[in-house]
Amino acid sequence: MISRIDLRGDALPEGPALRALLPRADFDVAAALEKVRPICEDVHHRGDAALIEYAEKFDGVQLTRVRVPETAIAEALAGLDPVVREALEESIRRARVVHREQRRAPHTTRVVPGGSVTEKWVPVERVGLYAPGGRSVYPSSVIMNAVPAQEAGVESMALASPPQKEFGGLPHPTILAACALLGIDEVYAVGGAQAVAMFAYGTETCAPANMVTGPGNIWVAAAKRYFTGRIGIDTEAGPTEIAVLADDTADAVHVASDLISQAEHDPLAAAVLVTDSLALADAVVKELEPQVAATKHVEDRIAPALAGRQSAIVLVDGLEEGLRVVDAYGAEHLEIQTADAAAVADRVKNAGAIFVGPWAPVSLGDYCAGSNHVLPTGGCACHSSGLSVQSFLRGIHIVDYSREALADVAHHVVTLAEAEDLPAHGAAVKARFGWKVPNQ
Ligand code: HSO
Ligand code: ZN
Repeated sequence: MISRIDLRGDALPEGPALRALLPRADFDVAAALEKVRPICEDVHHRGDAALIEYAEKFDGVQLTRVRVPETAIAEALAGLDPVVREALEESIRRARVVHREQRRAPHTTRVVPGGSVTEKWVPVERVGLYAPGGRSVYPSSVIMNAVPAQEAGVESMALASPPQKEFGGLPHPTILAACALLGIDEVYAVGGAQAVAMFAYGTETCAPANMVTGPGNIWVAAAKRYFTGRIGIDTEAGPTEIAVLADDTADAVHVASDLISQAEHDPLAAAVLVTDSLALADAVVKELEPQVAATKHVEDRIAPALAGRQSAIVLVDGLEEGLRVVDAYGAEHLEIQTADAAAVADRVKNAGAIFVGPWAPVSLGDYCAGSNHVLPTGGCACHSSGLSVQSFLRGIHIVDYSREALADVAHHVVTLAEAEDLPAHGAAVKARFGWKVPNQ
């Protein structure tokens, strides 16, 4: 059910050549771009009327307005199972503890006497959060998006989630209840690319946002790409990935269950085991069968995800080679199930988040570790981080120089301006000193 890639024996190739040997899902956001463009522009021109039309077309729901009444949010919380409420509250509490410590104080560097640069951190003013519907109703993702924004100090936050036919055109009640627990009272029953467009352009009822974050399908990812440069985004979330780097000390039952746990998200989800132990590989394959058979979403997601070209067991000669493989892969989630796991984790360069040893499964991080579960997919871990307070802050440099400090460096500014054939740049300095460059 899961394929094998045997990289033992020969020396591993470098960089992109190694990457090319590793499995990965096709997730062609560029191809989806052309399809979302007319939807986004329609929302631009027709606002709420377009959103109401798309709700009928894509969600099969007749809406009279897109904004969810606050009473519906309160009712959803009142109807929430108290056990689920307690778990969500614990998830929020732990996420807050971690994200609060990510806040950044302003910092001043005295460059020269009389010359300083201060970096101050200012939160984005307004953020639109997206929460998918359908098979991905994840209140945990509402938490993972809202908490860092709130801890960063974002003042205005709205959430959009698709209207659900079975809930009278409202977003899923668990999403609404999560909003209530997080203090989000501005919610829209809008899904897909049109939700991103609503936040990017604004409509009669929804003010435009500076940034849109949150997971979604390929249409949401394409809409985010469409608006990149105009608004801020988190990442174009692709299908979930788990990689496990394991040796013969790993427990095959745990490894198999962790691989299955992320395969559960999507038929395109990736589960990759990298190991130098043939015995472990065989044991995991043996273990997968009964565990897959016993779990819920076998046919539609787990079996196709494990059998897909994006999933594999990769055999390597040793731990060094294993580390090279996981770095080349750059997994969204990487588990280290080896002897001395913390030391091995310390050597990993590319991963969205690293889970150390036998007691830190990815599911813990999905819900209750305090870490964020919005992480770079598709190899983007090589250049990007997961969502954090930092994602919602802008660092602004404040440049403060005295007359003397400017005079001291004026000749260098003028020289560089002339070297770049931009004499007016130099003139802006000269004008301050009677058109004569000091210190020359
Ligand atoms: N593993 C997903 C997040 C998630 N898991 C939500 C459960 N609910 C992507 O990191
Ligand atoms: Zn998950």
